[in-house]
Amino acid sequence: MSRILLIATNRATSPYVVYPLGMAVVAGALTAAGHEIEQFDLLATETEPPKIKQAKNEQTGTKAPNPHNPLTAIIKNFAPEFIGLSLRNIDNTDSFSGVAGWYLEAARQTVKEIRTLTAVPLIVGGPAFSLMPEAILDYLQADYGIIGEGEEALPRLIKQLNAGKTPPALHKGIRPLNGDEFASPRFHAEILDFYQSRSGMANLQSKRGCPHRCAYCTYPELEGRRFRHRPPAAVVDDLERLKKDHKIEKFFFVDSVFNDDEGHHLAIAEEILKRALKLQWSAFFRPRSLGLKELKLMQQAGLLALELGSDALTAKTLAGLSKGFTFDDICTTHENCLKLKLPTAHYLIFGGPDETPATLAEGLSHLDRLAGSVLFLFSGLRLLPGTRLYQRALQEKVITATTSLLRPTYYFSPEIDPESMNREIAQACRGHRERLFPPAEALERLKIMQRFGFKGLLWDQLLKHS
Ligand code: B12
Ligand code: SF4
Repeated sequence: MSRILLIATNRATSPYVVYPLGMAVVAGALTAAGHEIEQFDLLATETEPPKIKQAKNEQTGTKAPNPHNPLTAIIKNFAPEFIGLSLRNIDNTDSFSGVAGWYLEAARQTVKEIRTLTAVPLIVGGPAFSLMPEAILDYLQADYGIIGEGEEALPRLIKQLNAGKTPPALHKGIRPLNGDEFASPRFHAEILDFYQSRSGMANLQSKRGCPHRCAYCTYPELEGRRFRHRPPAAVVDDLERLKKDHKIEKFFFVDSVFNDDEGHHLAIAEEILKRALKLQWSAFFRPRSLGLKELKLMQQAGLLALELGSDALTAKTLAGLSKGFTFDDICTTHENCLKLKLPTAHYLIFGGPDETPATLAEGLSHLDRLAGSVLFLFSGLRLLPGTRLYQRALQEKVITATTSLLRPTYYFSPEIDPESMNREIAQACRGHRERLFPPAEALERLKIMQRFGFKGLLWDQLLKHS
C-alpha cells in the first residue's frame, strides 16, 4: 500500500468557493483500496492561515523551498510516494475575461514547485483535465493523467507503478462505473471548515451522466450519455453524515442535471423526507417536466432554489443549441416556481448557433416573461472538444482542426456582431438588478454580498433584497 498526497489546485472563488469534491471522492476510493491518504487544498491553505511567503535565495534569485510553506511541509512530513493533482477548471468561461480568467498557468507553477520538492510520480485528473488530457498533460509537464472518473483507474495505475511496470501516460477506467460503485467522498474536516465558513454550503453528487445533447455541453462527454444513479440511500447517508459529523445543513447537488425522466431526483427527495432530515439544498435543473407536484415534493424535502439551464429564449436559438425544450416549457417551469415561491436563476447564452439580430431582439424582449428570477446572461460559448458546437465551428471555419483550445476560444454566431450584441444586452439589463451582465460585474456584486456576510448561493438573496 502507498502513501498518496492529493492536491486540489483550484483557486477560483467565483461565484463562490466550492469544496473540492472530486478530490474527496478519489480520496474515498483510495482509502477503501487500503492506501494512506493526505488531502491538501491550495485555496484553503493559501488563504488560511495567511500565506507564508517563500524566502528568496539571495544568490540565485530563485525561490528556495521554505520548510514553513504548507506545501513544502506536507511533502516533507508525509513523504508521499505518489502525488495526485485534481484540476477542476481550465478557465472561467467568460468571454470578457482575459488571462486572469485562465487557470492553467497557476497549475503549471504548482507542478514546478512540487518538482523542486520531490521526484515522485505526479498524476493529474479532474473534469478540466479530462476535457483536453493530452494537451494539458503536456502543458503541465506531469507524468500521468487519468481521463474521467478516478475511483477505479487511479488505484489500478498505482498498482502498476508499484509493480515496476511502465504504463502509458494516459489512463481511463475499464468501463463506466455503476452508480452503486461510486466512492463515497472522504471529506476533510479542516478543508470543509474553510469552505463552510465562506460559502456556507457543501456539495454532493447523486448521479453521473446526461442523456441530453445540448450543442455546446461537455457534461455528457465527461460523465457519459446515460444517467448512472447512486442509490438514494447511499446519497442520503452521506448527507446525514455531513449533518451529524460536521453540522452541515446546506448542500448543492453537483449533478449535470438534477431532474431526470427516470425520477431519481424524486427518489432522493423521498429518502430525505423518510428520514425527516432538516436540510436545504439546490441543484441545476432542466426547465421541463417540473410540475407543481414534483416541485412541492422537493420543496418539502428542502429544495431551496433552482438554477435553470434555460440557455435561450427563442425557438430558433433553442433549436440551435439542441436544447430539446421550448420557450413555453421555460415559462411553465418559471411560473410553477413562482407559485411555490421557489427562487430561480435562469442561465442564458446569447450569440450561440443561429443567433441573428432578429433572434437577439426577440430573446431580449422575452426577458420580461422571466420577471421574478435572477438572470445570468453570457455572451458567446467557450468552445471545447467533443461537442457538436466544436464540429459546427470547424465547418463554419471559426476554428481549424489545429486550433489549440487550451486557451479560451469563444464561438459567436457568424450572423451577429458580438460587440453590438453585447451593447444591446447591456441596454436590456440596465435598471434591472436581477439581470446580471456582463458576468464579471455580476460576480463583483455577489462578492460584495459575501463581504457583507451573505453566504450560500447568494443570487437567491439578491432576489429577496431587490
Ligand atoms: C456542479 C458544477 C458547478 C457548481 C458547483 C457547486 C458546488 N457547490 O460544488 C457551480 C455552478 C458553482 C460551478 C461553478 C463553476 N464552474 Co462548474 N461545474 C460543475 C459540474 C457540473 C460538476 C463538478 C463536480 O463537482 N463534479 C463531481 C465530482 C465528484 O466529479 P469530478 O470533480 O469530475 O471528479 C471525478 C473525476 O474528475 C476524477 N478526479 C477528480 N479529481 C481527481 C484527481 C486525480 C489525481 C485523479 C486521478 C482523478 C480525479 O475522479 C472523480 C471521481 O470520479 C462540472 C461539469 C461536470 N459534469 O463535471 C462543471 C465544471 C467543472 N465547471 C466549470 C466551470 C468553468 C466553472 C466556473 C469557472 C464557471 C463560472 N465562471 O462561474 C465556476 C468555478 C467555481 C469555482 N469556485 O471553482 C467547467 C470547468 C472546465 C473549464 N472550461 O474550465 C466544468 C467542467 C463545466 C464545463 N464548462 O465544461 N460549477
Ligand atoms: S446543458 Fe444540461 S441538459 Fe444539456 S447536455 Fe449539458 S448537462 Fe445535459
